[in-house]
Amino acid sequence: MKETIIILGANGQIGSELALALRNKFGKENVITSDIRPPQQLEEGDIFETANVLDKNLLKELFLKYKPTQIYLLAAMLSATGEQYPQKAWDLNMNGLLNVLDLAVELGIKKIFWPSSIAVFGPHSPKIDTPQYCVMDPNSIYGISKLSGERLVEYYHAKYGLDIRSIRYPGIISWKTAPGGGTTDYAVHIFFEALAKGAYTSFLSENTALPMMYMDDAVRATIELMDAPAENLTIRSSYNLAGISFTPTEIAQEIKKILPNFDMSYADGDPRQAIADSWPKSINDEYAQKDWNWKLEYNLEDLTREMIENLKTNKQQWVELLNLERKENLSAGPKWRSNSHV
Ligand code: AKB
Repeated sequence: MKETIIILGANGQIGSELALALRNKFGKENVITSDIRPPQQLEEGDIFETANVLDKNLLKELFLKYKPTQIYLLAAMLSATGEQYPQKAWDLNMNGLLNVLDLAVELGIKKIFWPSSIAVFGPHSPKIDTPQYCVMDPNSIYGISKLSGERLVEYYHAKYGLDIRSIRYPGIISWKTAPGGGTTDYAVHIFFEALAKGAYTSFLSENTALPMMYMDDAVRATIELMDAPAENLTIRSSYNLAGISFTPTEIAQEIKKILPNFDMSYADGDPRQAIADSWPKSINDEYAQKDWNWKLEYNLEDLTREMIENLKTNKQQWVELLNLERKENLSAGPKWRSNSHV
């Protein structure tokens, strides 16, 4: 069957790399990217449409124009920015999702990908090897919206037969596009600053372990889940994915193996610390392994090597990104970018 795919929120960290992978797999003519603003650059043959997921009428026009068979809804406000703008975060994360789900039911669009996050867990969830099913009491507005979203997607699957698939992403580490407004962003900033300045001040404390994943694994996981036979999927809320767990100290040590003069320091009192402290330190992903044969490829050593090599050979790209981040106050400190996508 010929697939036509629309990616909403395609300019963000995951969307921009997922778009590349989906264009390679399905052909540029079958993948439409969309976001509230056009991307910095479009390559020949790329199809882009400006759309706000909160504008249901426009979204309907977009779906009627392209008649997608699959939708990837990646527009969201992340954990750190969400704490600055809780109403906006709730509005974007919930009403954006509801608009897509309702239009999918109305127009008969069956297959949808929607990302959840490790943020669905909270202070009373087990911290180590956090299982798929356990106490979930998120205390960030982002986590609350993602947990509510999980309940909604399972409901729409059961009630309307929508084939919605979802992953609880850990922090994603990538070099092509910067993340925006997350608690796990330090693990990306550290590489940019290590190469630009030889030093980094972490906004999370030295022993804060969090689950993370290299972008290539995250993109492959998403596509493998979307390709899996529907009858194999036993989870219709969102799958745990373990990734790799490490602390700021451990990633700094790994960077020092390649850049021996790298200097790491730590800033106290950043509000993102409280969010990180409420999240799991490590995750159990036995359901993903069993249901769709999930296997992680990149460990901490691999991703550190890949990040540094790629950033070194694409210097122009990351210098531009770093300048952009500086302008938008993305580095260590209490201010975060105000509008972002997963
Ligand atoms: C964030 O830090 O908010 C995100 C996430 C773990 O969902 N990267």
